[in-house]
Amino acid sequence: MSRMTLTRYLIEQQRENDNIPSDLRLLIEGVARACKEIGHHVGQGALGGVLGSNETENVQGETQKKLDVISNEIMLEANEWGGHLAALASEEMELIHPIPDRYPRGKYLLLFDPLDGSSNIDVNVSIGTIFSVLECPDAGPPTEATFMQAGHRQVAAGYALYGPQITLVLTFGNGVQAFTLDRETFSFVLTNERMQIPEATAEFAINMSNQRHWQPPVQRYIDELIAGKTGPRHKDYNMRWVGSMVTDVHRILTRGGVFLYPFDTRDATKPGKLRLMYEANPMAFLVEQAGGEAIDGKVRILDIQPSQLHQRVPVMLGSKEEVERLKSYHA
Ligand code: P6P
Repeated sequence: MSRMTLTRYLIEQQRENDNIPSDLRLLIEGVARACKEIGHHVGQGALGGVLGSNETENVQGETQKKLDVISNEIMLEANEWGGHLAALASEEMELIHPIPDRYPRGKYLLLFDPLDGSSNIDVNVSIGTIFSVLECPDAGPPTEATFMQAGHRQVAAGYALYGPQITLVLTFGNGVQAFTLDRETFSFVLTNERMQIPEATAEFAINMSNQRHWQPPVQRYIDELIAGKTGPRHKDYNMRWVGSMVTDVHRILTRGGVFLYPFDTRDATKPGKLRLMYEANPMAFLVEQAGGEAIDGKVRILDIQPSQLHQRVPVMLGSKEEVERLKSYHA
């Protein structure tokens, strides 16, 4: 097969499925360009003087890494002038970012975590950019309320993974496609036309250091995995925890598995660590499109009606058999 670049793929999908309006295609191409630039800075590391922290904090009260701020700026500068967006929202910005009056306003809303996995930046472990696209329902100036749409209303979602390869993974609701950056031509090339999550798995991802803070259903579920062949699951499980959601989810989309960042009792004001709008929702859309499931323990992530832009949610996603079992334990 001759090399299928991202642009050619999107144009041919538009012709065949009519599910990628040209405005949405141009938006996604702009996001892909921004991810290439972020990937360049991430790849520079210490040589680019971009490691380490700023003296600033984000709305989550987390110290911002220099690359967090740089990546956020790149996403804004690459997308605000295109004419496809009404507004943007980012983990790194407390308020929504309306499109400046000097640019034409479009019909989409772009939400993103510009650099997810920041604790891994300074130690050269894979990190990524996560993005989600919603439609802007009303013609008036967008407010935070405009963004309060359940995840099933996403029209596109994806992530870029800055690892040994730079990979872009996308869905428009018609399966999950993966593209790998050709570092010589600097274009994304289609490398997986339909990522699929096996229904069964023997691999789980969770931060075990929080075990004493989990609720009983998660305690029971993980205890049974660790019991392996001698326990009720009658098979041994392996564990992986990278600490970058993008990397853990990419592994699950590639070979299966189950990922949990559950509710824990450390801070009752935080029902989980991960954010609904620009981490859980885009990842849930991708996982479902690849044949997996994504819940907060009880309900489908994509059905949660948001109330705040930066709200957190417990996340359990991946191979269907495991997520179904987790749902039954929470029932
Ligand atoms: P912990 C990264 O900071 C992140 O938001 C996700 O990418 C990742 O899955 C999780 O937090 C890691 O959290 O508590 O294990 O450091």
